[in-house]
Amino acid sequence: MSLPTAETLRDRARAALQAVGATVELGAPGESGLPASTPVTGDVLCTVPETTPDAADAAIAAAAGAFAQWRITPAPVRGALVARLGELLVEHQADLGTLVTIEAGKITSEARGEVQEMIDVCQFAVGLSRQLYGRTIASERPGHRLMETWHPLGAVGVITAFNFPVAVWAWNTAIALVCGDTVVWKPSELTPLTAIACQALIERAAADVGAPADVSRIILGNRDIGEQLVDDPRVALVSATGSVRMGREVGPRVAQRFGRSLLELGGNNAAIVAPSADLDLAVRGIVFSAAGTAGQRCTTLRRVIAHHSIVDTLVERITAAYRSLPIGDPAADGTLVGPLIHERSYRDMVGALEKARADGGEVVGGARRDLGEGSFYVEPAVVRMPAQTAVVHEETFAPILYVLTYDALDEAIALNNAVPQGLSSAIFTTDVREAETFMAADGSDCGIANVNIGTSGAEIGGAFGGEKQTGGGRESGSDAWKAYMRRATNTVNYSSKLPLAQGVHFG
Ligand code: UN1
Repeated sequence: MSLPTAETLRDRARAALQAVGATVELGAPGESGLPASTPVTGDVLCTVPETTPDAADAAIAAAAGAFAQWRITPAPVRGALVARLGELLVEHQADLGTLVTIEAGKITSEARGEVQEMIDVCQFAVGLSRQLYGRTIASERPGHRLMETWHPLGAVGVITAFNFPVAVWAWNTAIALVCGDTVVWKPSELTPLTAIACQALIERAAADVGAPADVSRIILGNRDIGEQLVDDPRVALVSATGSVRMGREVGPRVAQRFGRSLLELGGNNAAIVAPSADLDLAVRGIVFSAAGTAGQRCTTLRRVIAHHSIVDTLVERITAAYRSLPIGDPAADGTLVGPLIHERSYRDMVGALEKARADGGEVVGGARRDLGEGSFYVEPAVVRMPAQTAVVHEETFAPILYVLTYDALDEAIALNNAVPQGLSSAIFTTDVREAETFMAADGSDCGIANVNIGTSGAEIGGAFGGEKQTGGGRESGSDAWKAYMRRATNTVNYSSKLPLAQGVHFG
């Protein structure tokens, strides 16, 4: 399969940016600014203006300033902004999808799916804008009422990773905006064009509904500018998606200034395949979760824990499916596996496979498909492991699926839980006892525990996130909005007496 040229990709990117109404000046490769590259060919396509520290400071000041007005705007009116953003996303789903494919290397269907996730969360947030409920609580005192009110928090700093360059911004921004917060976004330095496109759309949405333009800003740059956002006391909440290493820095730095953080870090997701499993379904679920997005989701399936009675058949069927996966140009019809993001990812994959072999792993697949010097396309790998060794405990952001075996379910659950990360997990079984055990208190310790579907591809309606080194944060649906607001407990005395709580007498 041949790849498009850098010129073609540049033209496509330019056309998509133009279609969404982005007015950014793109520099030629090598000119000053932040390089915008593509994993499709490995080329730098253009440069974009990099945000200076002063400009980042001004962006944070603007978002913090806009908060004063935004927080007193009625929530359903705030919802109108997010509704408009959702409409624009519907209109520009293909344009944004094109940019996601170019910058993150996702196949067209997954790139559009990511934009669909944005549309879905906008719709969720619009509904939420009329449902920011507090509770009323029975008071122990006569003539008193207790209630909770939820208030906007402030400017929210959003830090996102290359692999979901647009959806994770939308999860945070749609919810934060209806909650009355304003947003400053630091996208991955690997995906500035998608961020510029999102910014153009939110600015258009704001202009269309008469919302302040500064409710959502972006800052483009490297680590330094991310640190500036993390350390700025005007940023009330830092919602950061990325590696455990990044989270280990962000969490304590934000805590140091008593800011809040919401961390969505690495995963090391497993699927248990029980003897009763519907293997057709299991194989499909496993292949999508393990090989989809070239293994570059935080929810990617990295471990299969198969019952010894079905492991041989299962591995045979997965490797057969892997052999038929079309690998190559992510924009081409029929491609299912696009490129790794960069050479470092490929080196990490090679290094992990070497370690796995040294530990007695039997590797099938994993070879590089040489489609061009600067790009890194790989065959997804399946690795039968004699034990869950150190390399299996690591999250390698590439399509490596380790296969382990078990005899009794508690052993499988122990293996599932034995890694330091706790994002997603699944069990394939038709036995209701096994399914329920997996989801019980002593079952999977992950934030996501699925039955008969893979570990990836969560809907936005649920809270998304995980435990342990995954960071504990929850984003997107359910009541994840509470992380974006502050709670006040109000005690109202509507009597003419002043009884004290706990029966205290004072004078
Ligand atoms: C991520 O990889 O950071 O559940 C997010 C999923 C997607 C989100 C993944 N809805 O796979």
